[in-house]
Amino acid sequence: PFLQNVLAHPQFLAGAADTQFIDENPELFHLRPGQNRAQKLLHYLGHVMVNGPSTPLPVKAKAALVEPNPPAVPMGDPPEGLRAVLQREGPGGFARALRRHRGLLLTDTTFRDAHQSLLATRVRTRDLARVAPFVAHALSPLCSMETWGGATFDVAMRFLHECPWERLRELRRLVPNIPFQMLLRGANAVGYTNYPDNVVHRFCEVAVANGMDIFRVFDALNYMPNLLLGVEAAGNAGAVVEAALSYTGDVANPSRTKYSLQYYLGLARELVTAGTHVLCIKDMAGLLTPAAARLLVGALREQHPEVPLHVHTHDTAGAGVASMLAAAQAGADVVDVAVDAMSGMTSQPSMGAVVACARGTPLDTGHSRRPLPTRVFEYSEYWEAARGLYAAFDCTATMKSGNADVYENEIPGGQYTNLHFQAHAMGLGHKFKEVKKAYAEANKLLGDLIKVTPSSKVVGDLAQFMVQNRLSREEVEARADELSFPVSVVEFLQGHIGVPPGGFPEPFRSRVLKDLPRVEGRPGASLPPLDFEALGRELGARHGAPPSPEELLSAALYPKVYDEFRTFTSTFGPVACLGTRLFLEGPTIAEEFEVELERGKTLHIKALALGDLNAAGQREVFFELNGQLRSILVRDTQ
Ligand code: 3PY
Ligand code: ZN
Repeated sequence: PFLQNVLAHPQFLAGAADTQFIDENPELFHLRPGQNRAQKLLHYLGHVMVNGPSTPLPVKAKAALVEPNPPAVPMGDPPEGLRAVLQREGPGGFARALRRHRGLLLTDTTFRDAHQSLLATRVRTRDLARVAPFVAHALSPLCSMETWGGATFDVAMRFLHECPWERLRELRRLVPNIPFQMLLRGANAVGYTNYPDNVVHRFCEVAVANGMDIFRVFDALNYMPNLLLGVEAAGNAGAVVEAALSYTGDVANPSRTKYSLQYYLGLARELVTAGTHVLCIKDMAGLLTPAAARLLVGALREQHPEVPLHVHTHDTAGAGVASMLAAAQAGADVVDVAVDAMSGMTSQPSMGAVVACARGTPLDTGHSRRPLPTRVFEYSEYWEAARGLYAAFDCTATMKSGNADVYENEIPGGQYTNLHFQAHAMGLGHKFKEVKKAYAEANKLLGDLIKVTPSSKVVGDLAQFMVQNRLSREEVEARADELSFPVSVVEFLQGHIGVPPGGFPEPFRSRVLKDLPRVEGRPGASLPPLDFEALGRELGARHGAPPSPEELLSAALYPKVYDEFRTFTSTFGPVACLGTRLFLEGPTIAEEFEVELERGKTLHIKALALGDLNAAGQREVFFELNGQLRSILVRDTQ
């Protein structure tokens, strides 16, 4: 590596390298770590071949054998999109452009929420990056692509062993024209807990520096102090702020009085006063019926004629397309959709269906002008094949359809899939019905909450606790002071995630907490600022080089996950370069394949044989690497 640095140095190339050359150019010693990347990858593949997948597979389905081919992309730059407006006119100008736009604008959630909901957030950067240039060229009229945030940040490091920041940068490079949007969990940023304010602020700044444009900011309890922190952090970072009303209940049902039209209109007024550029209705469980959409969007449109309205839903019951069209007719500027092959059930409604239904009407999406509809089909074809790579994580392995019972249990899309999987993994498929019933009961016990990360976990944990211990709602209420509740429930009641609308359920709260401490006000407000310099020094000492701003944030948000991610990649190299089937399952014996480490640097690998178990409990795995025999010793832990 040192020699490579010397040979590539401009001074050396210009023949101007004299005796001082090395002393004057300390960067020559910046030796890239992991120069034995090939050897590390062989270690990884050997490990998978001997011990099975590094990322646990919930079901036994095999990944598709063939990598999907993205549709062809024309030469040259993609057409100008709305990102140019944002860059020219700033967030205010961008918001005005959304209001001015004739027809319905679409946000494509395929790169984030769709796979978070259907494929356990497991889609790797590689499979996103392969189709990203196509989206840039063929779907340039999109309002935005949701590419980041939510669960993608930690899952990337935890299970995919890839850097979430590199994903953002890579996608940004490939899609320069369409605005990127992310989901920010208010004071929880992209985590599940409160962080000090300076972490949330710095996170937004660095996300913008890496290419993020729009922050959809929500709080799981619509707790204004938490929401305002996110709004301020995203706004100060110079981004488009899209504050969200997390939607639950049914505004069209006069007997559901807690989350009424007036409640949402009041929230919206506060968020607009706080300076949000766009208002979002975040219907994370898919409860917004067409009638409710007409009512809520219509009223918001009237109350805030200047503010663009963006509607997000999940198709769990199957009414998503109808609701999005109703929202658009009532004055929504933008609705969320996922490409057909990644839509439906707990994901977003279908892009192809919305495009087709709006075609030729005043809501025309612009995606239906020829030859655009065929472009949506081509996009969908890619995803149909790509989805096959993730068969082991696909909710359709166990879940066969959507279910309108979501109007009863109000379980958010991602959690619906998770709870379903969990019940099946325990061999208790029939238990899902019980869990769903208990979820509705647990919600009532807790005072009828808004349910989304992390409040949905509180309700889900209580529901599972009730099922496991065969407790009815009445029994839980009667024995509240003696039961040993899940930690998440106790912490919620203590005020660790904020204050729910209408306050905490009493006397349930007092009976559970007894003399446990209560958090007053915004939970994050009492946290001391994180000392980034000290953390930087600590990471520098541990990893041998000062961390980048991005690495510093990964460590600040997820200290343990980040540490394990670093250890994993320094042992096993850049596994993100492997094709998804190889990454998940490893090669079969005699399989030959290529791994592109970087442009122009490709490894040719053949898996030759797996040796017998030796006395030390290891197996030798034989490969051919660029024509040379290599062998790796792997401990067999099976
Ligand atoms: C998340 O917080 O990840 C969500 O998708 C909430 O809907
Ligand atoms: Zn969602």
